[in-house]
Amino acid sequence: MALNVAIIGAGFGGLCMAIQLRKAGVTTYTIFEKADRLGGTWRDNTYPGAACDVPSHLYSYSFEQDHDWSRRYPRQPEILAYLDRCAGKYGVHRRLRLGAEVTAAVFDEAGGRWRVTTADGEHGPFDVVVSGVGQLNRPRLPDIPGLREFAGTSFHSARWDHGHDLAGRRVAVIGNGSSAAQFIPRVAPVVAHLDVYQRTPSWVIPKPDGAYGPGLRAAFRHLPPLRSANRRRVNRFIESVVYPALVDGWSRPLMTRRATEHLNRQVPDPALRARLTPAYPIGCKRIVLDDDYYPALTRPNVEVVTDPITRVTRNGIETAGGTLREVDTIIFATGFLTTDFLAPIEVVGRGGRRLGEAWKDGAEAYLGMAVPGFPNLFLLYGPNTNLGHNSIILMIEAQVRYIMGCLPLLSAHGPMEVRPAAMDAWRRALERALARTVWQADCDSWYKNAAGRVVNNWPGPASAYRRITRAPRPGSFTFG
Ligand code: N01
Repeated sequence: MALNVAIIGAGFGGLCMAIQLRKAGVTTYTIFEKADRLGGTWRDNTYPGAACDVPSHLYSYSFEQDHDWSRRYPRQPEILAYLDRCAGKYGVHRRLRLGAEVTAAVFDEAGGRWRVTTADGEHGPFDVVVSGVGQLNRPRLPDIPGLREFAGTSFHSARWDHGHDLAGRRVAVIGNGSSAAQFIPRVAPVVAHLDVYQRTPSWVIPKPDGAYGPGLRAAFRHLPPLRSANRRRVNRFIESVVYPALVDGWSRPLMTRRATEHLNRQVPDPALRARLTPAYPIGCKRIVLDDDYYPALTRPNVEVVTDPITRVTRNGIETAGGTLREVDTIIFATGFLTTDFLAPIEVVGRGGRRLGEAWKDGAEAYLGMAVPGFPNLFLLYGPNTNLGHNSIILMIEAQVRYIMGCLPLLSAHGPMEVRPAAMDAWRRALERALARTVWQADCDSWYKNAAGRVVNNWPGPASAYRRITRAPRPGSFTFG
């Protein structure tokens, strides 16, 4: 196959695509990466305590399992080292263009190919464009009056200011999702005082983390059947225990009880406990896995502030009622812009149609990968392919396998474009399945767009997605 492929992003998705192309003998691909090194979210999130809440063997490529993981749940530096190692092993470094932010991708109808624009001009033409930009790549800063007036230091959790020493300072953290829960326990013992501004409490369950002893570590490294068995065991547990909680299944009460016991055990003060108790069903927002978060909140130098923030002043944060808490540093753990996938890249398909326009009522894609009017454009980790329960690597690998299956088809028959009827059927099936999920409950989350439509999450188990994406159905596409 003499195909020219543009891959946008060098995180888990883009690298997986490049590696599989390489394994299939396709060397005519280019990975455009906006940053100065690969790694995606694991390059960006360097806050203290950054780690994954999916076990190491499942949070790694199925075809690259002999990594020497030091612990059950991998930490950020180890994941980044893993990605470096994979890229090096398969030689994809050679096709990687760093500091090359894609600003536009335009389909040229006459030639049936794509052109990609970066700061240094146009590239291509490419037969295929694969987006691997992820869903959590653009930090979201809150829209709070007075933020610009703040005279101290402020930064987002995904842009941690390592040059700013927090020791002895008065610090405010806004937000209490997975990121905040991980860094608060590392920051709290160092600072003079910490205010945690919580708008909505998170459900928190225990994280059975721990370092692998030398024996187990060596066994995992050298015995592939042991690794596979561990992967299967974890996957089976997640699919049969965690997933049902998301669709009002048998395990929802069990998970709720587990989280409540965790809170009761770790927070003795009933008043604080009440403030940390969520009023929405577990799983509606992303569940936090952590053993250190609640104990950090009980420290004498930590206050959980639940009064709504009204404004930021030169030297502090004011809440409803007029209380001003003075701080030196504000850390925004306020999440990411998650629902306008691919933005701000200008993607222009057939007839000059812009992707942003096609998605004005919410981002959507057939199987999360293909959009009518955008031939030979494939999305990794696109709309409705995020998981609330399992490793995203399972989804990415399924998508890469599917795209690899599309390449011979488009190579033989010309640009392939998903039929609107296939998209409509997919949307209807998704809507039916999403209606049964806990995400429809009354809670805000990064899974929903401004209109309240769940555009990020896949409503089934990861295994179901892998089944239905096993191979492309040519009848769902037009060619040429
Ligand atoms: O972001 P979030 P995150 N005023 O969007 C609050 C993955 N991840 O970076 O709930 C006050 O979850 C907001 O409050 P509310 C994982 O998928 C994984 O923590 O909207 N507060 C919320 O508390 C995760 O879900 C890992 O009321 C404001 C917080 O900010 C995803 O990344 C680790 C506010 C945002 O939470 C994102 O996690 C880290 C405002 N104006 C991340 N605006 C692991 O694998 C927002 N908030 C362990």
